[in-house]
Amino acid sequence: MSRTAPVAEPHKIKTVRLLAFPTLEERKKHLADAGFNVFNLTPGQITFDMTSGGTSAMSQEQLAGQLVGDEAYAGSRNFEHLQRAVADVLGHGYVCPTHSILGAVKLIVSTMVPAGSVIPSNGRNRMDVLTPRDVDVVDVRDRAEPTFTGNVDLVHLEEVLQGGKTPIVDVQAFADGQHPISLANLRAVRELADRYGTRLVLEGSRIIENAWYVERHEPAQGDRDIRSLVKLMVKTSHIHQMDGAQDPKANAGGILTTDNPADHEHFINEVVVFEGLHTYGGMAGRTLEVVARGIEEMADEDEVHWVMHQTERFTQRLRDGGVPLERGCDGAYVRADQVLPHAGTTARDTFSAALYLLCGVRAVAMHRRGSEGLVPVQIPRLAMTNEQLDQVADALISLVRQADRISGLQVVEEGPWRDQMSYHWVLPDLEPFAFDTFPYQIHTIERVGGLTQGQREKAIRAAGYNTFLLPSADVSIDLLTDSGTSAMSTDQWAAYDGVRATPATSEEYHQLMQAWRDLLGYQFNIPTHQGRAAEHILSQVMIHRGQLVPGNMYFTTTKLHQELAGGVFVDVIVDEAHDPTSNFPWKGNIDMTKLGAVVDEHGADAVAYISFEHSVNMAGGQPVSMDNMKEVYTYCSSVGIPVFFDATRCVENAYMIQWKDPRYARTPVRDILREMMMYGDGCTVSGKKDFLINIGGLLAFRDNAEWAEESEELLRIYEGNVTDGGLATADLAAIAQGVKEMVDDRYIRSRVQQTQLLGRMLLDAGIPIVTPVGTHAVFLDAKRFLPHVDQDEYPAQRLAAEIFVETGVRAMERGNVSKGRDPSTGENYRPALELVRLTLSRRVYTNDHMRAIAEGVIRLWKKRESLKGLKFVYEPDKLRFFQGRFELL
Ligand code: P61
Repeated sequence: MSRTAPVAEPHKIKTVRLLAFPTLEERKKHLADAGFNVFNLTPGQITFDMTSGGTSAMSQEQLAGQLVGDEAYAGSRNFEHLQRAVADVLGHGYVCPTHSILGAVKLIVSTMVPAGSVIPSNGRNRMDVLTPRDVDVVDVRDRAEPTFTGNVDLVHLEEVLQGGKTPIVDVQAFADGQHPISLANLRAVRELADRYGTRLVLEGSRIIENAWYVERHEPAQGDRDIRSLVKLMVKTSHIHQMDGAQDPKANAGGILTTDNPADHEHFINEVVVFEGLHTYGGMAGRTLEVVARGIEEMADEDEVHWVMHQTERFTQRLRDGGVPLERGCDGAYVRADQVLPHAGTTARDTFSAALYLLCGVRAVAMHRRGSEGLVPVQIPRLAMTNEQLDQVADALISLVRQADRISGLQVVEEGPWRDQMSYHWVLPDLEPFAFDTFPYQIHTIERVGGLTQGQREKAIRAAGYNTFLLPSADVSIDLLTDSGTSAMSTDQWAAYDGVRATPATSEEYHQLMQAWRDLLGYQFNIPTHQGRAAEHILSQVMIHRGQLVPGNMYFTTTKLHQELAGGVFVDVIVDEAHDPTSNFPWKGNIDMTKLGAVVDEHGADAVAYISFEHSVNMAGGQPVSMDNMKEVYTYCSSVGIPVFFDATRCVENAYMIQWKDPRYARTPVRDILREMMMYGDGCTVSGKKDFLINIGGLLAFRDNAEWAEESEELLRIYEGNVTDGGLATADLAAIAQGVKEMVDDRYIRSRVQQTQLLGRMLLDAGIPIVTPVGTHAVFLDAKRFLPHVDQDEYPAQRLAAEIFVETGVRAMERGNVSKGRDPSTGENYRPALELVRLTLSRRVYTNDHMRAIAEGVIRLWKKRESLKGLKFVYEPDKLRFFQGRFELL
């Protein structure tokens, strides 16, 4: 099926793995310690490890499979699952598991290939393990074929077969990672094999990539999909072997499959000698499960197209930059011998060492030392963003341009295998390359809804044109909220899994207290299950009935709890915040004149506290300046009014100060945050945002023990123990790790700059959004997007619904529907801001997703005049935006 290049990943990020960024000095030291052989470096010393074996991002279902490993010696359920997956996807009736691809090779050789045999093959990469067994591997690749460079030269093959001594013909899908074979050629090889009474053994470790190539380039095969092509290829072989750490995206494992019961019987009698029982073959139960799930999932059409798109894009960028290379299905195979001809026989390892020195990337040639001068720069499947790949490509281009500065490694110790090499080196003086990208790799993914536009139209009608009522399975890119939707890191998961749960006091509680104290500088920290629980307690402790609570714009839950405690919220945010077109950089600031007027009119005693939100959500994620925090605090402490931050998005606010206030340009975000918190008496936090966790909150007091004690009393009544706030011990552990990760400067910059990127793309297309672009979301101005729709016909609600239909993106209305009706008149409030919020989850979407979102909204902008408003068909009294239902006008 031919199709255009995909714009973005057909999935979102579920878990991330944090990257290391060693400094130049550290890289020099690590290289020397590794004997200048990058094989000896470890991932903690490396930024990007450019290898595709066992390094792919799994799906969340595969990851879950790790936990349902049926670790039985015989007949495990995981093996039965593997049998089903092989039958369904590969079409073979028998499967023999092996610990890795080498286990499969070993079984074939020991059951079928006597010493002195000749194996015709289109690949070279198994020679390392075959030739030491006295097997002659004859290269029968068709060098004249321009497109399917892995095709077998049939005339040559027949010559070899005529010589006898050929128990099998070995064919690799995408041989050596570089050479695809056509289905027609594979079928011709099978015919020849049958004619000569030998067996065709297909290695399908990269069968997906080969199927993609056939779909795209083989005449008459373009109408088939990946799934059917995979099956056709496997069924064409007598025996099929596969590396579980390649296309099935497991971290280990292998399989040997066939339809021939006699061959299978040989394999299973031999597997017990070399690998393990025939129902596990040297794989853990969990690996069997992950391989089985991987096989079931690997032929997903959209995913394969994304993987191959990334490879094509990466190699093209390198070619355009003048890097000599050969095409690979999983990356680029760089001609190190051409880049560093003066390095002679050490060209490959010199190239690898120089690349690491330049930027911390590892690309390594493995196994035996051969004569080809190629260094594979492979892409771990689904684990990197295009932006990261672009930067790796740029680093390689930069290295090639500096090649004449690089002298060859000098051999200190050697052996026939590359891991045996060690060197000495005079370090070249290179212009280093610095990455500026997400400081994490993708560890697991979650596939997302792929409805057609027609199906989405039906879905939104069924949801009463309310995006809150859409099932998330129908959503392609979910921009409803950044609350509780972050991708956790593997470090967070490790902490989560490592706890000993208790309803009393845990080590994790003490660790969390320490982490919060270090971060915020507050003495009393009380965990809560989320933000509104902290707001409830703070309001009850601090507000006397009838008191005022001035704040910088309301938030729904915050204001509600203030009112439930008998308080009255007074908006004292600067006027600019209510004007979506104002470009004032600190639209979250409190207007000192407005605040002064409230205090002058009612007296300081009438004010419970200041409700001071960082990065003000309802204003568009707009930051507060450091000066404003100081001013408000100075004034309030002089008149005896406490200041409480809503520090839900405090880190984003701190980054805005680093970015926009030149005095803080060189101050780490962590230190800016600490200073911000000095200008308050305490805070509430919904941890579900900046704290990088899916559940949790905080109520903290700088030094007032009395407030803390009263709060703990309410906590015990409403939430849980003072040592957990009603959270699981595991969640405490995840929070303690999350708050360390959130103040990483690289992370928070990439986070907020992603929002800026989306905003810029929309602005460039002339689309009306709230400016300046805030930190966690881009807000579309529905009044200007749909000026022909009256506010009482809910333009923002309609726009959010239509964005879903057009693009599969789910957004949130923040306008007339959210604000509600004035109870005294029954009329809608018709607020100044009639917005649609496109909210970005943390570490979940890539910048290519941002491009896909922008393209969709721009398409809608072009047909905006055809859109009409909505009317309520069901309107709840309170918080009507959650459950309300509408009909088209
Ligand atoms: C959101 F439609 N925000 O932005 P809790 N303070 C602040 C928040 O942004 C916040 C809370 C307190 C949400 C979720 C949400 O009407 C709505 O942990 C600045 O959710 O209890 C939450 O923290 C409350 C969305 C909440 C809404 C209420 O999407």
